[in-house]
Amino acid sequence: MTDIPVSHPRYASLVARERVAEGVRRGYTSTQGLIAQGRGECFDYLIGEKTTPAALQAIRAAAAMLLLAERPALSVNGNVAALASEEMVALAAALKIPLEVNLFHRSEERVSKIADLLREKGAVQVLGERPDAAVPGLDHARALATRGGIYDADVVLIPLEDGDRCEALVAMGKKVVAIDLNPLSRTARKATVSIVDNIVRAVPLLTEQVRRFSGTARADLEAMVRDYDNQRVLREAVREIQEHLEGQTEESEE
Ligand code: PTJ
Repeated sequence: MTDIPVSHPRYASLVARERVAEGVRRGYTSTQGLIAQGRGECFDYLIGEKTTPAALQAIRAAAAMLLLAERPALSVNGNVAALASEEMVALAAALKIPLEVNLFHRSEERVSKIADLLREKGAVQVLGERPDAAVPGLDHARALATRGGIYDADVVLIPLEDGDRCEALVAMGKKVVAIDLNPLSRTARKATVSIVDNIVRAVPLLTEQVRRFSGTARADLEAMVRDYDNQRVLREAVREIQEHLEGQTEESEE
């Protein structure tokens, strides 16, 4: 990996870029993942490269929803593996559930490389290497899922997901928590809870909230979920981008 000095003003962003490039070199991230990363960087720039108040609201609701779930599932693709494998393992440990490798551009080689990486980082159980079901409405290998994991989950966390598959999971009756920097994406629009934040920042915060709420009464968690309005939070996310851009323009005019 290129040696990036910590003093570089774009350190975090450059390290993330290197991680995705490294994932491609090692064969667990798809080449398309590089394009997804570029798109993510652009939206991260627009939100100010920080977790916004709207994202925090979504993270809290997502934590409550995951804790209330009977069968929650966590999906890991090639970009997630490159950017946040340790963080996803920590989240799975906090919820005491397995992780499932679920790829859009599926190849068996990539699935097993990601599963190995997650186990290397301490994952207790990794699903996805032997899928035994298919998400209805999706063609080809990207529909593959596992019973006991994503296929029969009631709540699924899908970071950096394709809109089509998000919609198909919602159509199965699942509650879907998305992590997607683009508040206008089909994934963000269709998910039950959309965390508009970088996965690198969002997953540790989500784990923190899961730990914090783990002793909270069910009725209080249910109230948190009931009071959450995803369309309003998405509108706030767009407004936060506008405000950030207005601030930037004013600064450059001074
Ligand atoms: O490994 P695979 O085969 O499952 O493929 C994974 C990718 C991500 C390539 C695939 O799912 C894909 O093509 O996704 P999209 O349709 O490009 O969507 C990715 C979404 O994630 C876009 O809306 C990006 O803005 C967003 N995104 C990219 N990087 C980040 C991100 N969101 C949060 N954090 C990021 N670091």
